[in-house]
Amino acid sequence: MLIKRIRGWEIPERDVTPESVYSRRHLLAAGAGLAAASFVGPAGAQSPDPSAGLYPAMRNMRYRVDRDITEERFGSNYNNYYEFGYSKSVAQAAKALPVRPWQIKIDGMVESPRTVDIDDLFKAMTFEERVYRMRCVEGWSMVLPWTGFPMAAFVDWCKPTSGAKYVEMQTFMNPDVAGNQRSRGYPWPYIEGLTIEEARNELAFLVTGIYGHPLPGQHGAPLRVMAPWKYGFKAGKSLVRFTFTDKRPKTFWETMAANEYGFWANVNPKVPHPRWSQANEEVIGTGGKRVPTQIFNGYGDFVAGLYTNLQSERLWA
Ligand SMILES: Nc1nc2c(c(=O)[nH]1)N[C@H]1C(S)=C(S)[C@@H](COP(=O)(O)O)O[C@H]1N2
Ligand SMILES: [Mo]
Repeated sequence: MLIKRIRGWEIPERDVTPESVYSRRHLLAAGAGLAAASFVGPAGAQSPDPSAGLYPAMRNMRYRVDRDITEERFGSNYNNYYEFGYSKSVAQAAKALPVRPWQIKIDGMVESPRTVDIDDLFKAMTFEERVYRMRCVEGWSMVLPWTGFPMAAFVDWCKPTSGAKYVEMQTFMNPDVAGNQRSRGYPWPYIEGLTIEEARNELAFLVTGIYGHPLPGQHGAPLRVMAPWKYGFKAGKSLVRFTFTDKRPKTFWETMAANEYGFWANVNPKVPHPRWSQANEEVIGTGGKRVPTQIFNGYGDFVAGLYTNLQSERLWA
């Protein structure tokens, strides 16, 4: 019997109602065990990913993008992950990252600092799929179907104290699996950060999967952040630590070149990078097509209000 499995991200959005996605996804979920993704455990053995049953999650139709989703063969083979390589072809190298066991440390200005096993965290969160634009500061973009949970829910769960103004996010540090972390020219580990208000904005998303399955290494398995109104470098990968603080985090790229990659890094076509224009972007997977870049990457309705009292800040990378 031949069954064509239609996945949510293969259906043009104009062809689906939320209900039809929902019922299809329930059918898929019933067979999820068959398609369970696997990961390479610490001993090198292939084991089923304990989170595989969470996929695919229902797509949240509130977040619409007027462009096609980037095909997976492009989206997952054109990545920035400097720990594993300085080219866009890091998918193979990133397979070396063991993603279980994986613990997340929550510390700083919270009611009670703790370390949580990632699958326990996943059980406490409600998963959904969101299709977001992603605009890299280098001048290219994609449209990607992420799975994960709202960062606002995570922030609430962490119980920051009232003095916390920022959340600093840290990528894993293990030069044995990511040899580039030995290179002293870079301030490893990769650090990123958001203000608490940004982290609580409805768009801020903690990502665990893509294209209806758990994240592969190159996308930042097993947990990364996505703030789609900002340049892609704000989207730190393979996170191990969230520190709530009243001091603005000094980010990896800001440490490297503060005049080129600032803390705020909101997308703005009118503010050029010191070395190139940000007016338009190459849409990956379309044979080199370029489209105009939009302020806040098209998400101004959701986020412009965050910045009305911050005009003196350098809000654009
Ligand atoms: N730890 C870490 N996170 C990172 C990067 C990186 O090199 N290391 N690159 C950033 C950049 S520049 C971009 S554009 C996005 C790319 O995400 P993607 O490969 O999942 O599309 O990841 C961001 N997060
Ligand atoms: Mo980027």
